[in-house]
Order: sequence, then C-alpha cells, then structure tokens
Amino acid sequence: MDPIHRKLITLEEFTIMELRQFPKATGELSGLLRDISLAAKRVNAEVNKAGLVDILGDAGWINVQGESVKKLDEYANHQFIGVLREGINCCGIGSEENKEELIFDDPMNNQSKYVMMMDPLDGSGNIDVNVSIGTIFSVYRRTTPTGSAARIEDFLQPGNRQVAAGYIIYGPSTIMVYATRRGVNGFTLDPSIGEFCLSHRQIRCPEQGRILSMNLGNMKEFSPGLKKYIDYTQEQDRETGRPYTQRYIGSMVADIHRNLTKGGIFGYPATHTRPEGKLRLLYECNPMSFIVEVAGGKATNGRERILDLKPNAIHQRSPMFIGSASMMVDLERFMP
Ligand code: P6P
Repeated sequence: MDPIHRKLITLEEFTIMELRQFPKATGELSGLLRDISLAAKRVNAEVNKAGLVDILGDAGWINVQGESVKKLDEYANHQFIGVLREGINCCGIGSEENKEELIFDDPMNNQSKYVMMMDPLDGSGNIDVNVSIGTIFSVYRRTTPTGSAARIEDFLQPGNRQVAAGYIIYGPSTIMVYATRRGVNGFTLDPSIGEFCLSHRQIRCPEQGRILSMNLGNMKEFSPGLKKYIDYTQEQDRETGRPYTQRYIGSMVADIHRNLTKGGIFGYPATHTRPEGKLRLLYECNPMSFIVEVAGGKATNGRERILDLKPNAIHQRSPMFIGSASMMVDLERFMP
C-alpha cells in the first residue's frame, strides 16, 4: 500500500515518493516533470476542443523540417517553451519546431542542471482527422558548468546519457508516460481534478508480440533483408498459427504506446527516398528507445543500438526499429 494510503496517486505525489528514495536529490527533476505536465494539460485543453475553435488547419508557415506547421503544434511548442522558460528546472530546449536550440540564459535557469529535447506535437498531420497525437520529451544532465548559459554540446549527447524521457498521448484519454532508470510509469489525466494520476505502474514491454507497425506503402523501397522479414511475419506464427497483425496509425506515439503495452514492433526504416529514415534521433528515436528499453524492449537503427548513436546535429534523422525484445531478435536475423 502506498504511504499516501489513497487509491489515486498524482504525478507530483509519485515524483516526491521517488525523491524520498534519494535523500541527496534536489527535487529539480520532479520540478521539471511538474512543469512538463502543466504544459501538457494546457495543450490537452486545446487538443480536446481543436474542432471547435480556429486552431485546426495550417498556421500558414513551414517549419525547419519543411513541413507545414499546424496551428496546434505551434501552440504546443509555445506552451512547453513558455512554461519551461518561466520555470527554474531547465536551462535550454531543443524543439522540432525551432531551427536552433533555445538557451534560457538568465541567472536562475543557468543554475539548472537539465536540458530538454522535445517534439511538441508529433503526428500533427492527424489533428484534422481526430487521430491520437502526442508530445515526446527527453531530459539530459548538462555537460557544461551550471551557472553559465547552456551550449550546443549540452544537447548533442547520445541517448544512453538520458536522465529521463517520456511522452504524452492525447487520445480517448490523455496519458503521460515517463521513464527514469527506475522504471516506466503511466499517469492518466483526471479532468475532474486536473491532475495526472498513476494508472500504469511499472510498465513492461511484453517479450513477444504479434503486431507489426510499419508503413508497408514504402515496401518497394525497403532493403532485401527487411522485405524478407516482412514475408516472415506473413507466415503462420509458430504459436498461434496466424500471421502477425498489421497496425499502423501514422502517429508514432500512438503506435509505440500500443506496442509498449501489448507487445509488437514498430519500424520507420531507411528508404531510397529517405536514406536516413524520417524520424528524428534526438527528440523522437532516443526518448522512445529509452522508454522501451527500460520497459524490457529493444531499439536499433537496423544495425546499432539507438541509444549508442552519437548525434552531430539537433535535427538529424535515424532509421528506427523498436519493440518487443524477441521480435527485435527475429528482425535482426534478417538485417545485414
Ligand atoms: P509516414 C508523424 O508525422 C510521424 O513523424 C510519426 O509520428 C509517424 O509514425 C510517421 O511520421 C508517419 O510517417 O511517412 O508513414 O506517413
């Protein structure tokens, strides 16, 4: 029984319970997670009424990725940047929506030991058709001295240096999932009290699964080994006598959240059109890989562990395969 002796434990209560395990901890990470959850609640409020106010559709400009910015992802970006800049738990942010890293160069924020990478609203192309979308975040301890302004090297760290990572999925319910090395836990937003409450304790990724999440529309551009793997998944599964199920929402947070909880494998491979894949290493692949690995799954770029890749640029891309450990071992048998 949790010391709070109540059925519902809020995110803040949970992070404080975790904090008590580390008497020397400063509480800064708890504060950063609290700031993230506040911004998420504000984004959630807009996502829930996107169809009612003029926040649907395009914002009328193109982001650094060359993609048309949806009004909601512009709003989400501003919310997360605004809350974290006003907080005192983060000294800088790298965002999918901003070409350069944002340095919060003021005396209070410069004292923070954390930087954050984020995709403020992944899958935003699905907003207008009411499909689940998500925010993805990744937290690092800065490598430059506290007291000074953060610098680009604070952001270009391999994923195995992450302190925490998480996502918020805005779906039938809004769930914030975050991982530290102590585990992966999910918190569902209770609108009646405006708090994220512990709903998925110590999430484990099933060792085996039967769900394949990949855009098979790109099949012609897949490597020969990957094509052989896809054929393998169409054969009769040894245990069930049925082929794998294909589930691809086109919103990575939704696809990976389902596979994390039910088992499965998600992939966005390299193709002739996208030789580095489509997904961004720092704020999509690394955080999702950290979460899935802590939960017992695996994540590679087809050859190497995602978390060991050394980034050279904020927006660099990487192919990614991620999910149930046994399914990943099967996949690796087909990849050169
Ligand atoms: P495609 C959304 O734009 C995204 O970044 C991921 O959320 C999603 O998994 C992927 O792209 C979908 O890309 O090329 O299959 O439409």
